[in-house]
Amino acid sequence: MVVNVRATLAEEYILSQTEATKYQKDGHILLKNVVPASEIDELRTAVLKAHQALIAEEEDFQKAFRITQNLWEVNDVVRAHVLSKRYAGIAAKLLGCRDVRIYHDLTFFKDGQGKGAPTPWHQDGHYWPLDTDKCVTLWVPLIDCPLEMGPMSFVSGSHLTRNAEHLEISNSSDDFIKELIEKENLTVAPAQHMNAGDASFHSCWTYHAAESNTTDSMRIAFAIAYFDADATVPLHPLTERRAKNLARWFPGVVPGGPAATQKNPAVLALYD
Ligand SMILES: O=C(O)CCC(=O)C(=O)O
Repeated sequence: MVVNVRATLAEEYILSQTEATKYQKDGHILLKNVVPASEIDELRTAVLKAHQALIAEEEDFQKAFRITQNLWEVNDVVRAHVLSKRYAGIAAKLLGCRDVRIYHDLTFFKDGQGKGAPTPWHQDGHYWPLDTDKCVTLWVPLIDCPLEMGPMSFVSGSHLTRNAEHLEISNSSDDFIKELIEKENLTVAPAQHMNAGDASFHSCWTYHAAESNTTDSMRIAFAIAYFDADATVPLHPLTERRAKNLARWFPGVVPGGPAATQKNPAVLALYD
C-alpha cells in the first residue's frame, strides 16, 4: 500500500503511562494537539473535499450529524492521516496491542444554528462486527470546538458494560442511558472545549453523547475507528446492522476468521 509519509505524521505522540492507564479505567481520554498544527488546514480542506466527493452516500443520523465514510479511499491527504504512524501509535498504546487496523473513517458534521440536533447517548459497539473489546475511535474537530458547538460527553467506566448494546443510536438509546446514569449514579465526564487538532479517544463500548451546535459554523469533525490488529470477526454477526457492516467493512472475510481485508490495513506494520 502506498502511503504518502509526512514527517510530522510519523513523529511519535508522547503518551504517558498515566494517560494510557486513565483511558483503560475510564474508556475515554482527551489529548491535546494530536493533529499537528501545521497539518490542520490542509486536512480540513481535504475532508471537506472528500465528503463532497462521497455526498451521494451521505447519511443523516437523527439530524444530529452528517456522515460520509472511508474518505481515506478517495483522498491522498486523508489517507496520509488515517494511515499515519502517529495516530495509530496512540491507539495501539491505549488499547494495549501490538498494532491496530482501520475499521473505517468518517465525518461527523453537525450543522450550526441549532440545525445539528443533540447526539443521543449510545454505544458504538451496537454496530461493530468484531470479536474484541479492543476498539477505539479518534474524534477530532478540525476547527475550534467550543461547548456551544457540541463536543462530546462520556460516561466514565461504561466501556466495561454492554448494557445498551441492543439499541441503535436513537431516542430509545438516549432515554435508556439517561435512566442508567440517574439510577446507577454513573459518572458523566462533561464535554470540554477542544481546539482544532485536539482529539478524544473513546472505546466502542463507552456511552457518549453531544449537545446541539448553536454556533453559526458547522462542527467539522473527523473520526478514525481502530481495532486490535489480531482481532477476528464473529461467526455470527447477531444483528442486521452488524451483518451489513461486516459485508461493507470486511469484504470477503471468513466468518470467525481474522478481521483483515484490504480495507483494514495494520497501520504500524506499514512502517516496518
Ligand atoms: O460527533 C458526534 O456528535 C458523535 C460522534 C460519535 O458518536 C462517535 O464518534 O462515535
